[in-house]
Amino acid sequence: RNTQHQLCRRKKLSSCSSSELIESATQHTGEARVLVINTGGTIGMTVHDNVLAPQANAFVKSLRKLPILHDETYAQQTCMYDYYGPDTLVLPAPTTHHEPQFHGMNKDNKRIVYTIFEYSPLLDSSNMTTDDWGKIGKDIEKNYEDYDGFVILHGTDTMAYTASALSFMCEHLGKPIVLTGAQVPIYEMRNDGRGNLLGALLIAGQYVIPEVCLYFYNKLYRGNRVTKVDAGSFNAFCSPNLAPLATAEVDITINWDTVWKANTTAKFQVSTELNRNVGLLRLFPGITAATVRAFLQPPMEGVVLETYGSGNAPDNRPDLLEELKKATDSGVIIINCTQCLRGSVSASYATGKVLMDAGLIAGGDMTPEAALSKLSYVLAKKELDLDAKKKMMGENLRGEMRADLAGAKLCLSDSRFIQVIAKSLSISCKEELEAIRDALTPTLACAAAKIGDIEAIEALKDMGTNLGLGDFDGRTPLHIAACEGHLKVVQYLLGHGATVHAKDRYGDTPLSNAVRFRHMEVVKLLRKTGAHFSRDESEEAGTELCSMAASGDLEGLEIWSLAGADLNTLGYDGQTAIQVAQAVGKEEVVALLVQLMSRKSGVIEFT
Ligand code: ASN
Repeated sequence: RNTQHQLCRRKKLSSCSSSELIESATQHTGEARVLVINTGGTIGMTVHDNVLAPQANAFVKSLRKLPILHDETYAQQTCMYDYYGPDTLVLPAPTTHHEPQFHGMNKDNKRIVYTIFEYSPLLDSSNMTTDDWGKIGKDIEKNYEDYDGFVILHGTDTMAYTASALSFMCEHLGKPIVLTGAQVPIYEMRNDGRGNLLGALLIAGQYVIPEVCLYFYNKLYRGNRVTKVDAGSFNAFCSPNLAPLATAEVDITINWDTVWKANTTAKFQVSTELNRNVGLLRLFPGITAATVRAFLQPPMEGVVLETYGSGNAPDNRPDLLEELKKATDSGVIIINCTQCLRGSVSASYATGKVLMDAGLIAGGDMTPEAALSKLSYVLAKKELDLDAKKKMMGENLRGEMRADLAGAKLCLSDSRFIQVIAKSLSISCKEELEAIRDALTPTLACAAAKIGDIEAIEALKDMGTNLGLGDFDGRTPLHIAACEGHLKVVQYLLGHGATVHAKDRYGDTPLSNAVRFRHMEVVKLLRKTGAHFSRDESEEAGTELCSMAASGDLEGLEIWSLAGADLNTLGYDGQTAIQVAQAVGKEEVVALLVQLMSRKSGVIEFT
C-alpha cells in the first residue's frame, strides 16, 4: 500500500508511464532512507601531481556507474530522481538467501535509497577541526526526521576523533550514524571503499542501532571505542576494549547484547558547544617538569595524560607530581588514560596512586580519542560547576568506558525460567541457551506489555532481555504498550532500551499505533521522546485529516495534531482539512482546527 502510494506521489512529479509504475509497485516492499554526508577522505580521492587529494563533484557520478551501489533501472521505474533529487542513489534489491537474523529492530528486503550530500571543500581528515564536527552534527540534526540512518564518509586519519566527538555531541540519539571511509579510493581497481560504503549503508538503513558507529573492513564498532592502528592495511581500525557491535561476514550479525540501549524520554539534539582548550600529553621516561608546566599553562582547561600500563607514573618525581597537582588545584581537569592499546586504568600500583593524589581522574578503559573529545564536550557545559564536570568525566555517558559492574545483574544462566526450558529440551551450551532466550523473551515481553505488567517486564530485563527487540512481526513491547495505552509501561520501556523508531513489518511505529488507538498521553510521551511520523505518513496525513474533518471527528484531529501532523497538509484532492470542514459546514471542526493551529504556532507544545 505504501509503495503504491509512494509511486502515485512520484507520478505527480514525473512522466513515468503507469505500466512502469505498476510493474515496480508489485516488486518492492518499501524503502529505507539514508543520508550520506561526504566530508572527504581517501575514499573519494584521486591523484594530482603524484599525491592523493579529494576530488570534488565526482563521487555521485562514479557510484551511479557501479551496479553494486546503484540500481538505475529501479531509479527510472520509480521516478526516483524526481522525488528525491539528482544526488540520490539506490542499492540493488537484497538477495534473500543470506538474510540477517530478523529481530524486529531490522528490516530486511528493503531498498536502501541514499542521498549524498557533499561538503565543499572536501577534506583530508588531517585538516578536520572541531568546527567540522559541529557542522556534521548540525546537518544530522537538521535532517534527522527525514532519514532512517546516516553515513558519514570521512578520512581514516582522524575518524576515531570525529566518531568519538559525535558520540558525545549527539544527545539522546535514536538512529544509527555510521562513519566509514577507505584506505584506497573507490576509483581504483582494488579498493576497500566500495565494500565499506555498502556495509555502512546496509547497517544504517536496516538496523535501529542508536549509536555513533564506525564501519570498516566488515566490522561495525562503537565509534568512541576505536583507534586507527594501521596505516597500510584495509583492517585499519581496532576497538581494543569492546567487541564489535556487528560483523558482516556471510550474514550480518548484530551483537544486540552490546549495542547501546536507548534509556531516555528526551528528544534527540546535537550539542555543538565544544571547549577547545584541551590537550593530550604522553608521559615518557625523563619528561621534564618544565615541559609539563608549559603544557598545563592557561588557557588549558582539560588534559588527557597518557600514562604507563594500568595508569602509572613515576612516584619518585615530586617535581612532576607537583606540576600536576598545581594544575588540578587551579581547576584543570586531568584524565588518566593508559598508553597501552588494551586494558584499563586501575589503582593497583603505588605509581598509579600518586596520580590520584595529584587530583587526576581515572579514565578507565577509554581511548585517548574518546577521553579528549569527552573533555571538550563536558567542559563546554556552562550549566555545570567544576565538580559536576569532574563527576561526569568519570561516568559512562555513551558506552565509551566500561560501566561499573558493582551489583551485577542476573545473567542468562541465573534465569530459572530459561533453565527449565533448556533442561526440558536437553540444552546446556551457551549458544543454544542464548538462542532460546532471544526467541522467547521478546514475545514474553510483548505479552507482559499487553497486560501492562511492569514487574514481569522488569524480571525479563533482569534476565538479560533486550527490551528493544521485537517478535516475529517486528512488533516490540513498545508497540504493544502504545496500542494498549499503558502509559507507565511505555515510560518504563523508553527508559530501558526501547526505541521510538522501531518499525514493525508493516512499517508502523509505536507512535502510529498510539495515534490509531487514540491514546493521547502515550502520544505526548512518545513525541517528547522524539517520535515522529515518517515522510510517507506525514503526506498521507492530509487525506486522513480531511476525512476526520468531514465526519466531525474532533478527538481524531486533536490526536493527529498532537502526533505532529501538519494540519495544512493537502488531502488527495488538494483540499486542507479546514476547507473540507467549511465546505460541509462543520463549525466546531473549523474552530478546533483554528485553535490547534494557533497552539502549534505558539510557544512550546509539549513540556
Ligand atoms: N589521509 C587520509 C584521510 O584521513 C587517509 C584515509 O582516508 N585513508 O583523509
